[in-house]
Amino acid sequence: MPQLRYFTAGESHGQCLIGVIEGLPAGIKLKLEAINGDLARRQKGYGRGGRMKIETDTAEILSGIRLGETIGSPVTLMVKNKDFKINDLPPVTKPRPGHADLTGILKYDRQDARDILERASARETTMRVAIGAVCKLLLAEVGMDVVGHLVELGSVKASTDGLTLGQIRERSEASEVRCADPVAEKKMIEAIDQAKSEGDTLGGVFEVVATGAPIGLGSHVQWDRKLDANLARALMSIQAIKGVETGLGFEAARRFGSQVHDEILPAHEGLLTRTQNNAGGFEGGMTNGQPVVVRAAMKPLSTLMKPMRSVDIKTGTEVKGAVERSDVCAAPAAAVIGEAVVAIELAAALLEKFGGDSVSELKRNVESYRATCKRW
Ligand code: EPS
Repeated sequence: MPQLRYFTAGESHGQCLIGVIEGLPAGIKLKLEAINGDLARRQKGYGRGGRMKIETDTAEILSGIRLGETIGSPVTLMVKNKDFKINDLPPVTKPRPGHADLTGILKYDRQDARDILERASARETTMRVAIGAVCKLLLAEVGMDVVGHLVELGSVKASTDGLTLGQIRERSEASEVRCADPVAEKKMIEAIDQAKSEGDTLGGVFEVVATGAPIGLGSHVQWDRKLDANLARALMSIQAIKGVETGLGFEAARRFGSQVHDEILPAHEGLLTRTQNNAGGFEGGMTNGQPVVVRAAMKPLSTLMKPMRSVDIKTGTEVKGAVERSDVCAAPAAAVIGEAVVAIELAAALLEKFGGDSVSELKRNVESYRATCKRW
């Protein structure tokens, strides 16, 4: 069983969202501001709808912390929903194409798609962001850093060539669409405005970059220990994600091997170096010491103000899909969620390799291993 495990619970308009994290080492200085800061980042983004004006997501810590530090026991987090009204909402009988509505009511034998959409909602990601914030505090203890930013929105592509990770963070943090390219940002905002005026929605592609990972997180020896595969799973599990890439991704398949692989150069400070990072930080399912680079594609949200054709599940007649309050585009927020799930998987892989019931034990183990990797 892996050391780090977590669960989330809660419906979009239920009382609250809950997360339980098991396996965190003792001694993480758990700052509520770090969690709430990330929750606020998730709520931002041009193109979001009315719900984000209602909520100010803030976490409460219910267990696992004493005097500001983890003590090794399960950490329970809670975010209350201000818009708690789950039992007062009207039934939804017109499933939205692209949403979990129709398949969910058939699978769970329900008459009202609200029983499905309340949990399928991306509001669930609030808790994954809170858990990711805790994991980022753990990663920082061993010099790891994770940044998510938007690289495409609809048909608009950003360019971040030549930017350092620090610049990407600074610029995307200041951007209304979490994009580090100001020229693309302007076009993205225009695209969202246009989609909104047409009652439509837009998706996008976000990238997550993680630096400082020790060489050898994950393993080549078994399919379910490959860390790139675990990251892909975690990213695909974010609502509306339809595709995931590492490094060059699909583009690698279109090139010759000589145009893809990252040549190995003589040592710098004891470690062999690389010419580039087309592999996105992974070889054999293991981190290779280069930055981890993953991207995920989010489809446009399935709640359309100008709804598509559907069938009323009560009458079997053709209707228009349900119209619920929703966002025009949630891709900027998805970059923050991507950052969180990558942080969670990296933390799990870190603890799998190095163990540690305390942060000090984990750090000792990482430091001694890092020293053995410096061979040249
Ligand atoms: C979301 C909360 C939801 C939506 C959105 C994301 O709130 P409500 O349904 O009350 O407007 O804004 O959810 C969806 C797009 C979806 O399909 O469910 C959030 O907290 O991120």
